[in-house]
Amino acid sequence: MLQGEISPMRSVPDQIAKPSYALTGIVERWVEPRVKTPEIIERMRHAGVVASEILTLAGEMVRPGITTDDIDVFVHEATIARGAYPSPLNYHGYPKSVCTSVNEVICHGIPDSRVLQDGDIVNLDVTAYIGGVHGDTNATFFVGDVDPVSRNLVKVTEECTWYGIEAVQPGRPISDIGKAIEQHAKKHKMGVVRAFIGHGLGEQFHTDIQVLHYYDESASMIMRPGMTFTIEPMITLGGWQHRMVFDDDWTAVTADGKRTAQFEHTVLVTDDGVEVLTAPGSVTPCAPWRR
Ligand code: HM4
Ligand code: CO
Ligand code: CO
Repeated sequence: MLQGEISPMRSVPDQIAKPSYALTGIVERWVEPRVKTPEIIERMRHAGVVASEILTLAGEMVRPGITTDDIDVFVHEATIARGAYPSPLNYHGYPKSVCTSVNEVICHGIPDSRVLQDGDIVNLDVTAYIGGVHGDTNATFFVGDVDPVSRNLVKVTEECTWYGIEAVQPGRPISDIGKAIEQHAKKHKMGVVRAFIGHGLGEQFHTDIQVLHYYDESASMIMRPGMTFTIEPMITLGGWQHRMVFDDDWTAVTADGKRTAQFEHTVLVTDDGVEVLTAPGSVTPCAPWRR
């Protein structure tokens, strides 16, 4: 992977409410109830809609010849235009407003001057902070004409995300999610990345709830109505092992250099199943391609 130049950090207008790390780059952590109040849930629905709108629009600009920095500029401005703060910006010092992960990059790719090429696949990970809460969603997009093997990777990865979502049930252990995802990936002889996981979120971008995308019986936390977390499997055409890119504390790539894809939604555990906060109106159980 060729890395480009990273442009200077962009600013956010004073009138936009910011999380505390926006100014310092230091992530404060505090105990946040796992089960959200109805009032917080309502605000999270709104943050989820805002994030998903921005992701859809950013995806529409993906084509050969643009840079990942062009995508960052768009996401930054679109987020501010909606009165929101782009959550990744200065989170633990992250320098940009979106993550752009190309081909073998698993996650947390930093937008730069690199030009997207015909045949690439690129994941855009958008998180918006508005009303004091975060909404987090991502999707993998095709750059021009993409080969059939990569297209199938992207299809199976989206299916994995929705199998994970359909496994959300109050009273069940959170390990059900990873079990469903891993089963589908294995059926297609694909790998499930282990080092990066789904997370609780709300007033904080990342809380203590851990959502493994593979099966581990020790993930015994019981899902309860009112919990909010992400499901964001990273699926590969090879193994699950990752490496961090030298000289960069963010970019994670597959150890074997094979391509990887990801889809993410923020979900709410309801009294009888799940509500997808970043895909309002979606019907579950029953993922989009099965309706
Ligand atoms: S930072 N995206 N993601 N992702 N972090 C900028 C863009 C980012 C993450 C992240 C998935 C799971 C967990 C995390 C996390 C601490 C330890 C500071 C709470 O950073 O848990 O960060
Ligand atoms: Co995300
Ligand atoms: Co996330």
